[in-house]
Parts: sequence; C-alpha cells; structure tokens
Amino acid sequence: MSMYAPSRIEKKWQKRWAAQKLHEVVDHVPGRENKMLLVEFPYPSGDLHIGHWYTFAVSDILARYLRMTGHNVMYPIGFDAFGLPAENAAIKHDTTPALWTKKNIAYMTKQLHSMGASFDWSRVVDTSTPEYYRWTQWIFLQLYKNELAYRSKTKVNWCPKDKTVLANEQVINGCCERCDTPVEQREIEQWMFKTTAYANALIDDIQGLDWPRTTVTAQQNWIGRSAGRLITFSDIEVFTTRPDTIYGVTAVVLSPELAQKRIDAGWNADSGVRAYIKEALGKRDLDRIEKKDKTGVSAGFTVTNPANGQEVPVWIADYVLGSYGTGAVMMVPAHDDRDREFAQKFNLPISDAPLTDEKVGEAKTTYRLRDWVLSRQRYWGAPIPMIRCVTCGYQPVPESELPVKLPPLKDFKPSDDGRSPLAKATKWLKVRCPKCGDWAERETDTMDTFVDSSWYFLRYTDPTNDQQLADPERMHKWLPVPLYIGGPEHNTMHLLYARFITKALHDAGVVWFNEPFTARRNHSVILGPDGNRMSKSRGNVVDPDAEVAKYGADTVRMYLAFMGPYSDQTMPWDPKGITGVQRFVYRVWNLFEKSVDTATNSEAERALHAATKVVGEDIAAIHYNTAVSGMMKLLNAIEGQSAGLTSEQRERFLLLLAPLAPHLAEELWCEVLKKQDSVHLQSWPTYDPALLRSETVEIPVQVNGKMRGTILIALDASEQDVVFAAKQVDSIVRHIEGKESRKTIYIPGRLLNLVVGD
Ligand code: ANZ
Ligand code: ZN
Repeated sequence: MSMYAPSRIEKKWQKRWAAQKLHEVVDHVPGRENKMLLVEFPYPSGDLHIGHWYTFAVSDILARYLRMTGHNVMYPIGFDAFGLPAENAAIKHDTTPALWTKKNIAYMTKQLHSMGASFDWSRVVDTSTPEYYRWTQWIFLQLYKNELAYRSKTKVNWCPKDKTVLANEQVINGCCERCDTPVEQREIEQWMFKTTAYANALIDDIQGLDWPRTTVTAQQNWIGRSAGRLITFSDIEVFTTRPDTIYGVTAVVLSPELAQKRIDAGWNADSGVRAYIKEALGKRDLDRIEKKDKTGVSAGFTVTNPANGQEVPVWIADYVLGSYGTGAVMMVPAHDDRDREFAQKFNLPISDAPLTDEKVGEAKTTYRLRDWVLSRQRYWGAPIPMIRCVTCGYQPVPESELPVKLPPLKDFKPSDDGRSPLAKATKWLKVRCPKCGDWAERETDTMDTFVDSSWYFLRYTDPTNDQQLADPERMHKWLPVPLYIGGPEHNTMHLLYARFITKALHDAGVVWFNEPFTARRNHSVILGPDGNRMSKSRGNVVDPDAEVAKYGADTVRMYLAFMGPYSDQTMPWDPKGITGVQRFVYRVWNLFEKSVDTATNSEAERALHAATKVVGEDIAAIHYNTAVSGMMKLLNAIEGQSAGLTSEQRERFLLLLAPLAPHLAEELWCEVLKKQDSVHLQSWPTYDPALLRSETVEIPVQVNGKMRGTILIALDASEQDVVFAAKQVDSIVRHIEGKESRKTIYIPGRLLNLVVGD
C-alpha cells in the first residue's frame, strides 16, 4: 500500500458514488423507514464558508448513520437563490443577477461535491427558476383566496441608498445593515400576509414540538401574547395588563399615530401638538421604546376615569406605540417605570392609591406579532402574481397562467420614487384584466425571499412536478420533516414564516400537517481563529477549500465534528487542533497497511463492542464530538496491544468509521479488504452488552486531602456514583458527618477528595 493521499482517494470515490447514484432515494424501500434529514439550504453567495461545511458535512455523519441503521434517508440540498445581494453584486460586477447567481450555484455545487456529503443531487431545488417560483406564486394565490394576503398602507423602514424597504431585522442601530445609511420611515401600500390570523396557533402548537428551549422562547417572545383588559376613558380606549392599578391613573397617554387619527377625524389640535406628532412619526418604534429621556405634549383636554369618576389629563407621547394594544395607555406612574419617567419629566402627579382587583372594561388578548410585509420594491425575486385594473381593482393572475416570469431587464436598479424596477419592463407590464378584459398592469413588487424559503422542503419530495407543488402521495412519504438542522439566527423569522405558510397551506387543503418541522436542532457557530465572527473585513475567514486541499475532506469534517458540542456553542477555529485529527486519520491508514491477520483477539473485541455502542448512540444523539473521541479511544485500544485484528474485526472497524470519514473508510473497505459493495450500503454492527461490563478499580478517597479509605467501583462510574459509594464507607463517613460539603474533586478512576468545612 501507498501513502495516504486524500485528494486522489476522495475525488475518485465522489465520482464513483455519483455514477452509482448511491445517494439518490426513491419513495419506498421495503423494510426501511423513510427519513428526511433537512439542513437549511444555502444562499448562493459564491463560495461556501466553513459554516456551510459545518452544517452540511457534519450533518452528513447522521445521514450516513441513519442509512446504516435501516432508514431510507433523503438528504436534500438546494439554493435559496433570490435576494438583494445578487442585485448588488451584479451591479458591482457589471452582470445580471441571473447570471451571477447561476455562476455561483455552479461553483458552489462543485464545492459541495468536494465535501463528499451524501446529498441526493437529483432533488436539488433553485428558488429562482420559473419551475420553482411558479409554485411560490401559486402559494401566494392560495393565501389571497383565503383572505390571508391583502394590501395595506404600512410604515416601513426605507433605505434611501438601496432604495428599498427593510425588515426591522435589517436595520442595525437605525442604519441599513448592508450600506450603513440612516434608515427613514415611509408609508407605502404593500402586500401583506396575515400572520396574525395564526397568532394563537403559532404560540400554542410550538409546545408539541421537539425544539430547542431557546428557539421556543424566542418565538413566544416574538409573538408576544399578552392578556389584559380594554378600558374606556370617555371616548378613549386603553389596553392594560394591570387593571388593578386603575385608581393610580393620573393621565391617559395617546400614541402619536392615534392622535393623528383624531386630527384626521376633525380634532382641531394646536400647532405644538401637530409639530410633535410630525416629528414623532418619523422615528422608528424601536428607538421610541428604548429611549430613556421621555418626550411628549399635553393634548389640552381631559377624560374621565370610569372607576372613580376622576378627570385626568390627556397627553401625547412617542413611548406609546400606535401598533400595539389600542395605541393608548392609562398612565400609572406609581407602578410602571416608563410612566414614572414620563410623569417625573412633566411634573404629573404620582398617586399610590390602593391596589384593587376592580373588574372594569372587557378582557382582551393582544399580540406583539405583526402581519408580514412581503412586498419588495426590488428586481431579483418572484413577481407577485396580481394584476391592477382601473375598473376592477386588484385581480389575481389565473393559476393556469403561472408562472409570471421575471422579465429580463438591463437596468434593474430601483428608482428614487420607490417604484419597483419591474415598472420599467413596459411590455411585460401591460396585460389584460382577467375580469373585464381591458388593458391593465401587472403588480411590480416582488416577494420577500422568506416566502421562497418557507416551503422548499415540500418541493424536495417532488422537485420536478409541473402539475402541482408536489404530489400529495409523495409528500406523505416524507413529511412533516422529522429533523431540521440550522443556525440559531433563524430562531424567529425563517422558522416562524415556514410555520405560518404550513398552517395556511394546511387550511387550504394542500398539506395535512400544521407544523412543518417535528424536531429542530441548532448547530453551533464557528468563529474565526481570533474568536470573532468570521468576516471578510476582519480578515479572519477560514476558507474550507484551502483546508480541504491541505488535509482532505475527511479530516476537515471530522475535525469540525470533534471541535465541540454541535449545538448552542460558539467555537473558534483552532488551526493547530486539526493536526490531531489528521494524525488519527494517518494512524488508521497505517493500521490497515500493517495488516497482520490473527485468528482471535478478545481485547480488541471488547473495545469494538464498546465503540459500536458509544459511537452509534453519540451520532444518533448529535454528539458528534464524543463519537469522534469514541473512535480515537478504539484506535488507542487496538494499537495498545501487539496482536493484529481478525479480518472480521477489521471490517467492523471500518463500518464504525464510515459515517465519520466516508472516503477513507470506502477506500480501505474496497481496496484493502477487497469488498465489492460500498461500505455505505452496509449495516451498522451490533454489540453484545455482556462484553461491555467494564473492569473495576480501587479508588483512594481523601477527606480534606488526608487518606480516609478506599472504594471498589466500575472504571467508568460517574462522579455521582463514586461519591455515593464513598459515603457508604464508615472510615470516610466519620470525617464528613455533620460537616458542610465545600467541594468535590474527582480524578476519574484515580482519586476522590472530599473537601468539607469544620
Ligand atoms: C397600566 C399599567 C400599570 C401597565 C402597570 C403596566 C404596568 P405587555 O405586558 O407587554 O403587553 N401599553 C399598552 N399599550 C401600549 C402601547 N401601545 N405602547 C406602549 N405601551 C403600551 O404590556 C402591557 C402594558 O403596556 C399595558 O399595561 C400598558 O401599560 C402598556 F403597573 O397599563 B399598562
Ligand atoms: Zn378589469
């Protein structure tokens, strides 16, 4: 045998696996349970970063293990290909978003292949193709039919440089996240999805899901359900969660929005009030609630407290939001911090009248959740399939005319007036009204890309269907998704939108389930070697291609798996750490090169059984790091004794290695052990629990550093077990009885020291 040369081996097997269509799945394999392992599909930015590797290559360990344990596994991949960055890059590189995206997808596909992950490439989806976005448009029409899509004037964040509406999350410290320009507020008419129609279901159904606690909490806070009461002060209705404080009310405060509505309805407010409202409406909600220094103006009239008949003044202040509750609050400075700050600033009375449980007003539940503004005044997205007719108003494009194709445009930049670039496609724009037949115009807004990504997992089940979004029978084989792996940055938006669209499709009769992802796991985040988030400007980006060129894909993926727990961590990339895994891979290679065959080896047998249990259970539990260390332990045990392995033991070693280092395992399986069928078509070995009973050891026990006795216990006993055993020994108990336990120091298998107080 020769030197270990990963670049040669890995390319060879990637080609063979592809030629054999090894990872293309059919809907039904007798005796095997279907399982889709979903990972968040990438945005085609142009190159895979180490984070993609972490998501895809490390999850591939689980995909392979599930196959070996009898599942029919679909491990799909696709591209979330619409979106703003493609436009900006196209402008910068003087190309079109379509060409730029296509080129990037081609390049990233090559990179993904180099990973050796077991994707089913026959199911790849690209959200920017008409074959895909036809169904994104179709989904819009179903929601429109069910009155879940509507148009409304809304206040939006407007970036004057990118000339587009931004989501709140795209505004960082009042500036555009992409270009750092201060964001303005504008009122425009837009298409909205009525996410609030499902506010209760979105908050209640999450209880039944196997999701990370952090994600559940983030969604609950985002939806923000709050039970309170509506109470009327003269003609002003307020929402309060503390009706019991009604005797302490010393003013009623209106949001600038509500005050403006009164003016529009004929209230003759003075110029000071009007000026204050105008200024306040230009501010973002987030800045308004966060500001400690309260501002406001007296409205100049009073209202009556319904509980005690007292007249209280009305004020207008921007810490009260127009979009929450009723847009007005009863001010209780004795009990509410914001109210107190306001009262102190404007010298309003602070009353600590007794607290009562007065049942005034009517019960009301409010939500923080807002409807989803899905209109984008940008080019590179799915056109919203609506037609505007002067006579008939907005009319849906007939389903038979889908897709509404995105017209090619030379100048796809948005214009200053905020109108979508599609308005420039004058030929495309003109269309007959589906209702009256007169000339009309197409809707020129495109959809938020979060719409594209809210249903892509459905399409994986039937990616080329041109009659339906996906054949229900085929969807039945795979959905809902049993396990979804992705980043903690999607705790709210993407996951919430996908849940909303699923519920809407459920009610439209398209799918039978109302939660898309039964289990969710967030992966950890890999930081740059300097411990900061990787970014080009910091110069701390780890290029996976370079690492693969240096070490091979098997070593890179195993190192990523080994770095630490797979979830809820941030872990810096340690360039030195990878050499430890590299050494392991070389040692495996050498082990098979030595190739001494023996008839029996019971020591190795015990270690193999232990590893079969530990590595398998760890992979299944997404504890990849300890699965890798399980293999390392196994190799140590084998190397630690002089006898070779039996040929059957050698096989089993490779079966355990296969999910972690798929190329290396395949090479040794086929070239050294001379097997015909791929190692990836084999079953995970079984183990004999009787062989796992570990040896016992004698552990000295100290109290405050002094030897007080010994215990006999299993080598792999937990610290808790060891302490428990120590507390059964008289000579030890005598020295700890009645004393405060301060600290327990346990060196596994070697020493226990109990530190106690006097
Ligand atoms: C009187 C009161 C007394 C309140 C007190 C709180 C504490 P959550 O729990 O988040 O739903 N509020 C109502 N509408 C508002 C709006 N549009 N803008 C800003 N604040 C608003 O909060 C409900 C409380 O937030 C309500 O109960 C109201 O103040 C305030 F000791 O009423 B409370
Ligand atoms: Zn018409």
